[in-house]
Amino acid sequence: MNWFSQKLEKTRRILNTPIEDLFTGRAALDEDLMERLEETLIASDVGVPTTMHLMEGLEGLVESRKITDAKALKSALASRMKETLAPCAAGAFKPSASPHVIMVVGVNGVGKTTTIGKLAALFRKQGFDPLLVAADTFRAAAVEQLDIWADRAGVDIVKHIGTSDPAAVVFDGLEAARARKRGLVLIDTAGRLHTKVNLMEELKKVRRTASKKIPGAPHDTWLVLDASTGQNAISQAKLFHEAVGLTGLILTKLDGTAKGGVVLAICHELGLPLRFVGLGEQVDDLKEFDPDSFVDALF
Ligand SMILES: Nc1nc2c(ncn2[C@@H]2O[C@H](COP(=O)(O)OP(=O)(O)O)[C@@H](O)[C@H]2O)c(=O)[nH]1
Ligand SMILES: [Mg+2]
Repeated sequence: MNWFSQKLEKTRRILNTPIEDLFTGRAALDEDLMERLEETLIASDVGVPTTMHLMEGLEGLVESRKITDAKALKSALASRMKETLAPCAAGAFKPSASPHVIMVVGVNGVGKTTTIGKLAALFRKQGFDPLLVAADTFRAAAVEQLDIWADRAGVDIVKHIGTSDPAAVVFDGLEAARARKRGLVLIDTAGRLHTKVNLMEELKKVRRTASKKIPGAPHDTWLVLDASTGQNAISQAKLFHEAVGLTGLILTKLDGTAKGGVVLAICHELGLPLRFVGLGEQVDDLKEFDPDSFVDALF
């Protein structure tokens, strides 16, 4: 089993075991079996609308391929999943400006700061020289945490000591990016304020500050979602998309959760590019999202 499959072990198990069991004691695919497959998908956090979508295409495949065993059924399901995920593949990241500013948003604890650390290391390996901006000024610990990641990734960070205005840090961060001729800026933001309205207003203010300093910035706004929250991730994404306009998604904590099926729901229901998946707490535990290798790792 490869690294990716191992990381997805829990979701693999919750999907594969019931599908294999479907055929125990019977020789062919019947309606009852298809219904149980549907239930398995829904139970794996694929969600009702996306399960219906997968099943629709699957029925045709079952007929045309004359499927009568679990192996063939899994392979047909895998084809359907790849088709469903294909529109969400973002491909390799390419900056569209210099500096290209990426604002990273999401609720508290989903993995924003960790992901920025991993992204900084990855982008550095790819030859960019990212600058980190510590605009989660809500907690002092958040700045320290980003500082540690900056060290680990070997990149610069712009932070304020003892201020509570994220827009001011962003202003200074973009100023520094220009002065130091950096091609890429990653902005870490807060995920928790007293109310959702406050949080969204703060993020909008950060956006306005960025665009005043650098026209067109932020060029990307990526939402980080925690896979272990399952279907809840969908409603979070809708909320953030309405408020700040997202250009991409990052799904973290796919390791250690059985709710990996949510990837399909996220892609099918939101239609936003899924850029990266997080598969652990270490610097290398981040993978560009690729539907084919993801589905292959699942089965
Ligand atoms: N297992 C796992 N843990 C993660 C992943 N990404 C982040 N975490 C952990 O989730 C916790 C919250 O992460 P943090 O980056 O502080 O979240 P933030 O509040 O959104 O900035 C930390 O303990 C991280 O180590 C991931 O992909 N897999
Ligand atoms: Mg954070």
